[in-house]
Amino acid sequence: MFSNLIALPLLITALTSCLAQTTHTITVGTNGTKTFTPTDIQAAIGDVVNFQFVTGNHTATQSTFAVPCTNNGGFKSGFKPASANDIATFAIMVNTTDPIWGYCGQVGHCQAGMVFAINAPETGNKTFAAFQSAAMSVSAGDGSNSSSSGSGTSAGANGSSSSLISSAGMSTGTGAASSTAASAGSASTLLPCSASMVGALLAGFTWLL
Ligand SMILES: [Cu+2]
Repeated sequence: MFSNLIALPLLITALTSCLAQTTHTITVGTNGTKTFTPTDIQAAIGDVVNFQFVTGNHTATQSTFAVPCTNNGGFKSGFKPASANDIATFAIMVNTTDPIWGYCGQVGHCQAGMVFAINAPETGNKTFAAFQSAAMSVSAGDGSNSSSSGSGTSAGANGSSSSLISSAGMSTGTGAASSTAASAGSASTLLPCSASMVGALLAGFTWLL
């Protein structure tokens, strides 16, 4: 029974963090604009950020504050052509409290200010406004496109600040990845709140109690 004494707190911890998870939605291309809406969000570790591509052909690609319009090896959605009748999605899970910077890799969009930030400082030198300003000063064609055309399967491969959950199939407000996402094998950190995980946790409780 000793192992149960260890397992039970772990199960409680896992289930608690799972239930506390928040999904943040960032809409991409609202009304045909080159925008992320909202551009600047705060998210906790374990939260999901779900990009919803509603028009145009955009990407959500991770960069750095210093080099705003070039993929840093972190997540990239790949191009997501979308329309009102065919919304595309891409989700990441936040696994750091450090700022996460990103942009659209479509030609010229980053330079047009199509960038976003997660947990950007609200004051100081590295605010979202400063990031966007830096992006808009990047010369056109400076790595804005070639680095963002990947499939998105390399997310989180080298310790980047977020990990890919799913490039498709998530819808607004579900908060949990589908089993497809959890089994896709593309995530470096599997979503802890998948339906199957919850089921396993609950089964564990049942077994222990
Ligand atoms: Cu774009």
